[in-house]
This record gives sequence, C-alpha cells and structure tokens, in this order.
Amino acid sequence: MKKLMGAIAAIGLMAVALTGCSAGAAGGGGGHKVITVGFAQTGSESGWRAANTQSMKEAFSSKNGFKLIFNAADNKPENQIAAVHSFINQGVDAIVIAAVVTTGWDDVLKEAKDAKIPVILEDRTIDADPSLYASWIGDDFKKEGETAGGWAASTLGTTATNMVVLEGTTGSAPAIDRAKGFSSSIAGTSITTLDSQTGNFTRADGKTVMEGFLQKYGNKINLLFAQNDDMGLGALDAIKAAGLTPGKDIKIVSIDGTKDGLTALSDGQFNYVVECNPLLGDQVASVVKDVIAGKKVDKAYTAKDLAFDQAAAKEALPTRKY
Ligand code: GYE
Repeated sequence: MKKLMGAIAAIGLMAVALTGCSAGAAGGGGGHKVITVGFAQTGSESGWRAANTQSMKEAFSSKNGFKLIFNAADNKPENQIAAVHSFINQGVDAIVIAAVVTTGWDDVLKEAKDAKIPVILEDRTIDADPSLYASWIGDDFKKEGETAGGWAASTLGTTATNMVVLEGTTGSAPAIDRAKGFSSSIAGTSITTLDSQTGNFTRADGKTVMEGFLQKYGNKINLLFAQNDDMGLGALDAIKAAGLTPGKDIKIVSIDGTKDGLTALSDGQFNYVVECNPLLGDQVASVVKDVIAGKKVDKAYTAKDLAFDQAAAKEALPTRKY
C-alpha cells in the first residue's frame, strides 16, 4: 500500500512537471516546449541539396514543435564554423550540421559540449571524435561509389576505357568516400583514369571542368564518373558543344538520382545513376527529439539507396519526389 501511495505521489509529481513543461509552450508542439534547433547546411550547390533543405525545413516546422534557425554556408567551412558558434551563443537546444568538409570540427564541437548543446550530424560524416556528437543520419557514400564503379566494371571493364572524374567538394565526406568505393570496384579492370578534378558538386563547374578535359584529351575519353548528377548535367553541355554524343561516345555514370539526373538517364544521355536519398528530415527530427528527451539513440542511421538503369529510371520518374 505504501508502495502504491508512493507511486501515485510520483505520478502526481510527474503531472506537475509536465504541466510546468507545457506552460512554456509558445504555440504548436502539442503542449511541449518548443525546441530551438540551429541547422548548419552546406549551401545550395545541387538539386540534391535543395531537396535536403526542403525536407529539413518541413520536418523542423513549428507545427512539429520546432523553431528552426537555418544557415547555408555557401560551401565555405569557415562560414559554417561561424554559424555553429552563433548557434552556441544563441543557446539553441540542439545543433544539426551537414558538414562541408570532414576536418576542423574539434574545437567548436568541444564548445558545444561544454555548453551542453547536443550536436547531431546529418548527411555528411566528419573526422572528429564520436564522443563530440550524439548521432549521424545519412547515406553510405562508399557503397554508392562501389555501386557506380561496379556498373562501370561490369559494362566496360574488359575493353580499354579512358575515364575522367568530376569530384565533389574537396575534403567533403561524399567526395572522399565515393572515390574510394569507385576505385575499389574498378581495381583490376581495363578502366584507367585519365584525369580527376573537382567540380564542387555544381553544374557550372561540372561544365567548365569537362570543357578542360575535352580540350586536353579530345575524343580519347570514353567514360565520365560524375560524383553527383549536377556535375554530370553540366558536363552534357560541354560534351555536346565538342560535337560528341553523351551516353554513346562518352558513357556517364553519376550519383544522387534527382529528377533531372533520372531524366537524363531516361533520355539515354546518362547510362547509370546511383541513388543518394536526401529526404532525411523526419528521421533527423525524431533523433533530435529523442536526444533532447534523454533517450538512447544509435550512433549512426544509414538510409537505403537504390540504383537505376534506363528502364528503372523511366519507371521511377512519374512518382519521383525530388
Ligand atoms: O551528392 C551532392 C550534394 O552530401 C550527399 O552533396 C551529399 C552531396 C550530394 O551537393 O549533390
């Protein structure tokens, strides 16, 4: 009986605590305190990024109990560190980072830890000590590279093939890991790399860098590995301007699986596209809520990615969300 009374008293206390909590609510959020989240986004370099930003903004809406402070760093690491500093100074409840590059995070993450602000990584991984962040939600970039390279190996691996590569942002996790994965899949095949340069994940740079490759190597090039759709799409213009047919004279494999990428594949201008799912917002938001509630979360949540040939692209396009 004594025990039961104790339990009832405890429930009563909890009710008081909960009421106290809902009193702080500033609209929405189902009676809970609004969670203020600073999100340090890379920038707006690609179609993938646009879809990711939209997914994050929808998930971290006031309707879902959040106040989102959004920053896009124009893909400059120093801008992003400054944004995270400012989130710490504003005393946000949690910080979410899509890191431009993998390095340089320790100091600012230690500051966040000292300020007792949890950090959750989305999309891109970093090199910092895992004790400095609560969780990561994203895609398996190495596997994406392996899948893209696997297609190249099985389609072109037994004929002498000259490849050029458009790399993503130098020092970013997807650029590093996609390169590793791709290389491991084409090892021992007759595919050789003529050249590999960054196109910063953008259409404009994809075009310019491809122009340079074409000037240098002319019609020696048989294969382009674009580390994202946008750079491959930019390269299409350069290839056509050089009087060559993309998808035929130069085979193209890319990663992301945006609507524009799959359209190029369905048109026969690309030859293979590996998916990278950008719609991570809901999962990131639920991990943020769990971390703030003191619940145990996994250190890593990996999204599932598909891969497309021309037929699969045609089938997927009518219902493609991004
Ligand atoms: O592939 C690219 C974007 O980090 C996975 O960043 C992301 C990459 C994506 O700009 O299009």
